[in-house]
Amino acid sequence: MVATLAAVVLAASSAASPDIAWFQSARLGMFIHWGPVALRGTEIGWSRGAQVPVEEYDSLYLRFNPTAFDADAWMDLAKRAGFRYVVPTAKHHDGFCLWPSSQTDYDIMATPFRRDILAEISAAARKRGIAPCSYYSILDWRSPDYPLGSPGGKTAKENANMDRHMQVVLAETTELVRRYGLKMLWFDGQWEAPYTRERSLAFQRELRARFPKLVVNNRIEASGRMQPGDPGGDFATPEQHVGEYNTKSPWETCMTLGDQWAYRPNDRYKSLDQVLTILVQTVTGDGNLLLNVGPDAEGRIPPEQTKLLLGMGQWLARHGQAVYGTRGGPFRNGAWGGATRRGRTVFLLVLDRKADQLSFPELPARVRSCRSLVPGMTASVETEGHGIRVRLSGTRPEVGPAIIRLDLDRDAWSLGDLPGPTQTAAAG
Ligand code: H79
Repeated sequence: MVATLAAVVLAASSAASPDIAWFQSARLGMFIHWGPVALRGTEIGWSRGAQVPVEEYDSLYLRFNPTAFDADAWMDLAKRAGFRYVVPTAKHHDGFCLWPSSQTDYDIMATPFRRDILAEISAAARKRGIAPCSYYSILDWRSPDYPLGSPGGKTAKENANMDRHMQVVLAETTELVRRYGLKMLWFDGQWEAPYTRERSLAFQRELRARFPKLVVNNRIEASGRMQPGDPGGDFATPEQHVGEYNTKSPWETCMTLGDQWAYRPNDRYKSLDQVLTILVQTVTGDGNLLLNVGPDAEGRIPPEQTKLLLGMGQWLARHGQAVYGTRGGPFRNGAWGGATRRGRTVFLLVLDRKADQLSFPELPARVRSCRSLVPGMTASVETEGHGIRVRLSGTRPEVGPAIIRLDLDRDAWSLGDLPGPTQTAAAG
């Protein structure tokens, strides 16, 4: 029975299927966690009924009036930062909808602001060649239909109706994808008991049938895993850590610039060097990076976040060729750095600032040329047994990795996965 269902899904998706190639080549997305909770500066995921009493939390929308919100300014920043897709929280665990939902009055039209935030972001993004996408939480701790409530799903509701809740989930996600032309839906809040495996499979079948090309993350699945025979999501989602090297199955790391997803005054931010290290570790592991901003209650992206994004964008303007449209590998990444590849080219992104001789034990290809892509550094290569040794000299860039471009005599993808360097520095 399970095999039959899987076969039906496969047959249905062969005509049009999720655009994974687009997703993997885009490599860098902008996550936006935003809503009335920005007025309090606490976390959007779990402060309802915890740091903020439920009644107070559920009244914040009455004062939500972000008059400085300017989708064009946000997407100008996104473009300059180098983002290729954008994922705003249309609806988080607190149930508030940033768009005029056909299913609830607890949405942006009930605020003094009364502007369709999803529409404005999607249009501004599309105008700049950035793909509009959206985050959507399957659980809704505020809705009377959803069986569990705040704090953190630890309370139960009488008269809940999970069947009706799933109808709302299907209606709202359908509305989002259709109305805003979304390329990808990023599900979350799939882990609680009411969202059974059976419900998750039924929902996926319906959504896939309606939108065969839509990309969805693994959290559409009740377990968050892809199980044999399940249609499953299209990519894995390590949260707040960089995923492991994996060229077999798509993944995307999501991460905050500070400590909180939603806006927090005086948040503690990462440095630009840390952000670039995270980006390098992600793309060399063959993953995407979904990097988060938390705009304030007036609708501004805080200056610390803007500065980090512009710094990243400056680096990408120079070195984006080693990121966009590449795949990770062939060399396994690690503390030394890692590699990306496109066609016959391999880019070595060396994070270890002490590395001056990198010995890769295997490379079943000939290296036709080798050069440094950062100013002030030179690189050379020699064969060493079945592998190569890359020598590096000169002054390291202030931020970001040393970058070496190797051109091979064959397609770099055909090399599969190879070990990282056995040695990174000259002896003594
Ligand atoms: O949207 C972001 C988060 O709000 C959402 N996923 C990302 C993309 C998310 N929801 N729940 N979780 C992540 C799991 C969070 C668990 C914990 Fe906690 C947060 C463990 C520690 C901090 C809450 C607070 C539970 C314990 C303390």
